[in-house]
Amino acid sequence: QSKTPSKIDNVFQNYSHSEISRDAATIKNSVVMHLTATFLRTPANMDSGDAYLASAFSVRDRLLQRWNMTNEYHDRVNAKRVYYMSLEFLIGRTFDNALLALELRNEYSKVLGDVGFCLEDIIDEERDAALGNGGLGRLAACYVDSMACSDYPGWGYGLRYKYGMFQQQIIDGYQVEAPDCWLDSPNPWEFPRPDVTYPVKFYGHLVRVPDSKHRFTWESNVVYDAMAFDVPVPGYGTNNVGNIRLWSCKTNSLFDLNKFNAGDYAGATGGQVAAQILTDVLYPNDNTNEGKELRLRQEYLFCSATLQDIIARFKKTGKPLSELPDLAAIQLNDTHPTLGIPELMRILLDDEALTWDEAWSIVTRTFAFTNHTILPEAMEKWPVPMMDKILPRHMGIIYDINLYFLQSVEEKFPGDRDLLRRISIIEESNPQQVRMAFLACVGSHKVNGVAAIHSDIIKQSIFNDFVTVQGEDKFINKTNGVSPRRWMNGCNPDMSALITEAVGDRTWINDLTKVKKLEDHVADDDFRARWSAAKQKNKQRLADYILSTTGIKISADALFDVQVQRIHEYKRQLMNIFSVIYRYHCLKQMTPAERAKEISRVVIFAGKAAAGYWVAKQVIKLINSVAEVINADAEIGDVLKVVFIPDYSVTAAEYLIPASDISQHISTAGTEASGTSNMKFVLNGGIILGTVDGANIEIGEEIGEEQIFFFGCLAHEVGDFRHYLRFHQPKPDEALQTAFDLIQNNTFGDGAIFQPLIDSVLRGGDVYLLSVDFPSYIQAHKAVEDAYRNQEEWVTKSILSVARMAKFSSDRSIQEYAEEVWNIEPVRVTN
Ligand code: HBZ
Repeated sequence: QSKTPSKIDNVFQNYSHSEISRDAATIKNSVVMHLTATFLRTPANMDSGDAYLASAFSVRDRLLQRWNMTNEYHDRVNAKRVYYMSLEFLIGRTFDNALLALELRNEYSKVLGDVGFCLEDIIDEERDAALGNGGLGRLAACYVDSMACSDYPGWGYGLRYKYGMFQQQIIDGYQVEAPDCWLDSPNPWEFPRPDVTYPVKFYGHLVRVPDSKHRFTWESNVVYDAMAFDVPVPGYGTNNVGNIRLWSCKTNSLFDLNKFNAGDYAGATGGQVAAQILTDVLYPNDNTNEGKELRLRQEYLFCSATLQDIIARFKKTGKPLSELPDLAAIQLNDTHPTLGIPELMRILLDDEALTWDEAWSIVTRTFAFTNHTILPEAMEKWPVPMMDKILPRHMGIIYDINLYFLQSVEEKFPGDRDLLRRISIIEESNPQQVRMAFLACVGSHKVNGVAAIHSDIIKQSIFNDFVTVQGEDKFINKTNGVSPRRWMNGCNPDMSALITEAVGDRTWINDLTKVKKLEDHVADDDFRARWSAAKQKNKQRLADYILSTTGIKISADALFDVQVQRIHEYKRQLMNIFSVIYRYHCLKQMTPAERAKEISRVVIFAGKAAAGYWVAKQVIKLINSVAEVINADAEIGDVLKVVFIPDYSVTAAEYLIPASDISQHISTAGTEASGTSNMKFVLNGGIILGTVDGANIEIGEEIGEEQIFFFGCLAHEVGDFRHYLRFHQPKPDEALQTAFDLIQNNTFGDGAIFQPLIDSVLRGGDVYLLSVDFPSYIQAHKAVEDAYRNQEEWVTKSILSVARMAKFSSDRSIQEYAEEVWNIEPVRVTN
């Protein structure tokens, strides 16, 4: 071992422990240094893109001091770490978030202002890191943020997709997908780590190690290299900086020297293409499992590199592997990283020569699993023949896991063959399938759902037999949360300033229980006026954004009614647009004098449909067709406007959420596991129009049901309605029938293209119960309007809601995970 010379030691210590420099001259120097030395520009020819990059690199220098300090400290004190394994991290932008975390926003604003730039414009130069589809990916990003801010030693592990979530264009009303080339310009927020690279095998065959029961050598020529890129996650108000380690398939590993030497230059790099593909693109499915072989290989590359890395880090402590669960907790974000379980078994059995029982004990004390959905189409299953071909060793391990598990079930419940069939990790279909949710459950010590109703439902449905066999304690609830840094302080500065005033300081940003103080100000006229003014300013900002992105001019004085999320049948954007059509019809029936008394409303949609999801894409087309007609109707004017904002993203959400009056969360009861945007809207003073589903229920419990507009059937009624509708024609009420009629008589262009949408209700069994919930939905809209007329009460609702939302901070979620699942403690990083 080489010893570090003591002089270097001193230099390093001085570096890593130095205070972040905040004075304008130093900041300016560092920006100019990056401008000239990193990007070869001069102040004279700097544009706002250059200004962004130079400033971002300068901020990251400051962040890195803390990042180094954090990792050094955690290593030194042997802190137990949690590893959040997720195929998705929907991070969005980092620059502004880092400025806020380091409390350098004013300083950079001033320095940039001095040279003629406006910080807001510079911030707009950053592209979103869109390495996720929707709620699941954004949750992962909020969770690493909370770990950092709450001083938990936590890392995210994910994939560095070259193309993130596709860009959505709207052409002739239809969604058209374009690639998201987010890495085309330099990315200041990632650090390539060529020294952290692991080989990952595929295919091949197995050779049993002589005289061993469970030890094999896996021989294969197909070896990919996974290389790490680290993304720092700044903690607010703490030295702690988290890390998201993303893997990228390295291409030079497959360079074929034989071909190259034989003069086949192009052929020599043929393998590179294959290698790259594994981390090239994010699968754009939300709540749907596509079952593609490439996805399986992607998942395995991810799991293998991650587990090898965790083991390598653990080994540096010199402790025996039996102590891994004392220093590492691994959380599986849905089933996508479940191969981590057999991969850790493989490492422990084949590489480390542990016995099966030793290995299995380590695995089951290390892993825990979060389920995010009960939709059958989202359940991951892999055909046994496919697994056997690509991952022969893992298939063997899964068979053994299943064998021992079923033996234990048979011991407890002798002779119950139907139970064994139901609970087996291997589904006896043709071909057989590996049920990944069952594998994740068997290999984990805790399984959780993401809201109270969802955690109950999974205990009664997919994991019902597991509750019987393994006991109720293993199945717990961890209600989701969102980061107050990004979803309040970052996106809503004016409202945040008011909260700071009410609380007395900014500590609420890391301790949301303090927003309770807002209740003391609910009767203060001046405070209320400023609260409304903040909302109004956000609405104007959104109106400007809509004008610039769609060309549609809306009035910021209208009621903003927002539904923004992935387009999915269960989320029922279709029901929303049907109600808009009905409203249009009603307005057309009125006299101008009657119309003038109506509440003006802007109905705003945004969201992407999976590229192969035809019905969802037709819904987008219908929304755009309806918008076109209504927005052009001079008689209607500002009383009703409909907007579809293209290319929904984290950044778009940061404009939309603070500006909404009403936000719709209208999934069929029992289908939305939790929802997290519902929390974000209420945290920004918006009010929910929603079903009794997911986290809407707990939000209602916290803020008071009078603060929410609930409607629709209840989860326990859904089964009976669906059963009825399988055998009976649905009966649309007059309002819904009116909407159908208007579409069919070509009010919004050729009605025939939308007939399949109408048929999904009338002839497809109305699986999502639009016909059942429509009457109460229309009633709820009326209640919203009545309430909105009374602006005084509306403001009261808005303030009281925010005041009572502390539960929905992701800091609370993370603390619960830390205490009840991971068994980790906060570690205060100091010099
Ligand atoms: O996870 C969402 C749930 O629908 C939502 O209710 C919940 O709040 C959120 C966080 O817990 N689920 C997803 O976003 N799921 C996916 O995006 C997904 C992505 C790839 C898949 C399957 C699902 O293969």
